[in-house]
Amino acid sequence: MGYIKDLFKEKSTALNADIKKMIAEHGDYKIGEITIAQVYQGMRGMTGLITETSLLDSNEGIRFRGYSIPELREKLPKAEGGTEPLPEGLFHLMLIGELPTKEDVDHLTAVWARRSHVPNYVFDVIESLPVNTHPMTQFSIGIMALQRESIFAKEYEKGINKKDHWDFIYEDTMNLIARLPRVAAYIYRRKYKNGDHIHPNGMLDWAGNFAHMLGIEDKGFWALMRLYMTIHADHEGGNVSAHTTHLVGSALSDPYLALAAGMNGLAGPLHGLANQEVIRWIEEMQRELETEAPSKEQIADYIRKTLSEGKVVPGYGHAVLRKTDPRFTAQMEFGKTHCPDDPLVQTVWNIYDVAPGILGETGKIKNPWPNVDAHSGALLKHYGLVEEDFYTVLFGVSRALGVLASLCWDRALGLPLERPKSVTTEYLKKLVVGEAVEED
Ligand code: NMX
Ligand code: MLT
Repeated sequence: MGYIKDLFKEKSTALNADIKKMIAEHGDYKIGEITIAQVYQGMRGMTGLITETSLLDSNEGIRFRGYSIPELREKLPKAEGGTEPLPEGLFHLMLIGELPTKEDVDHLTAVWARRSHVPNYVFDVIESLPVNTHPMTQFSIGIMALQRESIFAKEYEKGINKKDHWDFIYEDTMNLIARLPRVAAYIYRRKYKNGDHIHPNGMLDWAGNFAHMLGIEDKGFWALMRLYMTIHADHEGGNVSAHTTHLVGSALSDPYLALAAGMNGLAGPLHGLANQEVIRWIEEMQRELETEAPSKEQIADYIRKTLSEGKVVPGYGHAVLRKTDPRFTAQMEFGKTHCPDDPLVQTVWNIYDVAPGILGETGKIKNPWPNVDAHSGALLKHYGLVEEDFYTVLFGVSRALGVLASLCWDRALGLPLERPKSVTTEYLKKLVVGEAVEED
């Protein structure tokens, strides 16, 4: 067994013991009450999940094992001469719960490089799709095709002890993370570069190699990919992609099946597809106003027009956050260092100056501030990754790090099949007038 796997076993054995004690001593402790409004309104504010990898504070934003994004940018190991954290380090932190050394990160890079082979039949499956199929659909189907490789599914079929589930989930997780950049880059080069594919470079770090396979050799872009893959990886457990992966995994569906399901959730415009939508919204505004650099007044009018048409302003608002997303701020800082004069990046900053005031005036949008998706597209365009319908695939490759680390924890902690209770409106009508009794 590799030392990271040994360490994970040690950490999860210890946490299992803590959890048993917690349930024995405090199992009846109440952590909230559920109202009828919450049941109808997307379960906001209802705590119902355990996710060890990260925790979201509605004002401060995400912390990964206690570390904020600015702290991680400072503390996580970087590539030789690099300025941004290596996502391998974040994965180590999420899985093990401790900051890694540079040696730990180099070890993970080597392990993933060794496991990165994608069988040809997966590319054949992708090739069988019309080339104009949305990249997220191609990505999800690519992951599903890879499912044939699941070690967990094969071992489960043979018959394995429940105590060993985590072991095979861990193996699948490492293989799947290793393979995703190749599958994603294949889709990119197939769809936008006439199928002119680029071989992986086994000497590079995971995100650097991904950037290389996409075909962009500018080292600024490699730095952006390392930052991008780090900040999009996890956002506690209730977001659609994490929750779906966890839910599907709870049926003991293997990591390939669970991640593909999560990716189908990420592909929705209110979730990960918002990064594509932001750029489309800005480009539509530029077309309509016939200018590459709309003024703040023009932007304000365009936001009002979007709202009056009953549409959302993509990249703004959040189900939990109530302040500017620190992932937006990290990208803004990157932009200030690397491309402060880029007109599209400046437009993103001008939108940030006017949108919160207008969205706030509506009185109904709980968070008028930008989320992670408001910024990412402008930076990608700056480096020549201009095909916005690919952007959610980048989000997905990164999100796999968090949701699969969590899936390892789910099985190591022996979390059961997830199956909440649902009720009908008829039942609630009776409940409020005392004609029905509360369910256990
Ligand atoms: N533009 C216009 N209306 C909005 C926006 C927005 N950016 N954000 C919220 N609202 C509306 C929302 O549709 C709802 O309207 P109604 O009552 O008519 O149904 C009302 O404001 C109250 O919604 P909230 O409680 O503030 O937000 P909720 O938790 O329901 O939704 C989002 C959160 C993220 C789905 C929502 O803010 C949104 O649609 N934002 C735009 C899409 C986006 O950027 N998504 C990316 C999120 C981050 N990610 O990567 O996943
Ligand atoms: C995410 O990164 O998953 C999004 O910000 C959505 C969320 O947290 O609900």
